[in-house]
Amino acid sequence: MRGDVNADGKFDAADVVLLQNWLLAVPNTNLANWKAGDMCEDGILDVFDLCVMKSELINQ
Ligand SMILES: [Ca+2]
Repeated sequence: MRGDVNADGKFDAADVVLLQNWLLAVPNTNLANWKAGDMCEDGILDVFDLCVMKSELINQ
């Protein structure tokens, strides 16, 4: 599922927090499905994907 980086079957705030922590290089942060977080679909996971993810969560 799009945005479901912790692979629990739903896209919610926990996924946004997880991606944010991962981008900040917080220790012990593992993305179960990083490709789900590639919102810009450019093969790279970065802050732009986090921005898209945040706006999609708000607009859900
Ligand atoms: Ca999730």
